Amino acid sequence: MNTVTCVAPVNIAVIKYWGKRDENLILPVNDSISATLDMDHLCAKTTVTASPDFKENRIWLNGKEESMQNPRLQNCLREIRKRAQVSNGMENWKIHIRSENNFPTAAGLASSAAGYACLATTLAKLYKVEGDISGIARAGSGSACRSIYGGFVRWYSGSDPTGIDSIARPIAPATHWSEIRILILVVSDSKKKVSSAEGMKRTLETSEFLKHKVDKIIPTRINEMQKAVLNSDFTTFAELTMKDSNEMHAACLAAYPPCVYMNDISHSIVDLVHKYNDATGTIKAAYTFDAGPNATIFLKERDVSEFVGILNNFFPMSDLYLNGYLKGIPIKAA
Ligand code: 2P0
Repeated sequence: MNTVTCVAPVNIAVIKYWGKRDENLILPVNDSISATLDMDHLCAKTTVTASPDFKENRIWLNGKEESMQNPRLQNCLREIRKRAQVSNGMENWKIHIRSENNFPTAAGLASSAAGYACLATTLAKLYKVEGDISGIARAGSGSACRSIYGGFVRWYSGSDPTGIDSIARPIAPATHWSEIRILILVVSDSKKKVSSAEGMKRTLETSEFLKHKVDKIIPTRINEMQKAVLNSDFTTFAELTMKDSNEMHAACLAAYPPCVYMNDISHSIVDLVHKYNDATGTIKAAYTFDAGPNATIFLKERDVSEFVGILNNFFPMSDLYLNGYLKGIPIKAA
């Protein structure tokens, strides 16, 4: 019997992935860039055990048994088997997979990213797979390839139809920009109405604005963002982060029927951040929203307590927490 356990972090995109050029291979229409969170608060933990005594492959997610027939899970296993380096018979043993998140699943908090990054890492260790494994994580969920690395990470869309060049690469470790802090405001932990996969398919098929964003905005912006990270230029980083989030959600609203992920509380957080920045006469905070109403706020360490104070004033934690709306978790970039 052989057992391996790994943990993997959540990542938050500052230039978003939204649209696939190949649905089966999970190849994106554009490059994306993310920041990886540290693992104290949000992470996935996966244990895989292989045993000659197991009769079948089985998987438990957050303690509940799920089907092994999930095509994305099968994609990951297929990619691992192609590169497995074990020849002691273990490659034929059945496996049991147990994976847990310490945060709400499917609430727009990139649970699949941490989950599949963790699965790919754990399986790679078990089967002694060497080299870059971001492509294996990508086979499970696109954004998972960025969770293989810490710090700031770029996922290159690649151009090869096989997906061989659609991999993630680190831009800079978190230590490169250690004053950055990330605050997650959990507006709702309920499951989203339209999954990311369905939302991005619909947006790509019907939103003219997404085509404009991908063709005309992202090619320049992705390099500007990478430069802002490398130069630790917070003003540019923050402005590009907010614009990219706004444009992703504008593209979603321009889908037919529209995909609506942000709610009234999300919009009031956007207003608050802009008012805060206007009042301070500089850009001190940036928001970004994924496929859900929860906000991620980027700011510098020295501004966290001031911003949280203002946040508490406008969204009294106790009230909103009691109503299950808003919960602040200050998190360091990993
Ligand atoms: C991102 N999101 O770049 C974007 C921004 C959400 C909004 O990647 O179909 O779970 O598994 O490849 O990676 C969420 O989509 O989608 C996502 P699949 P995924 O982080």
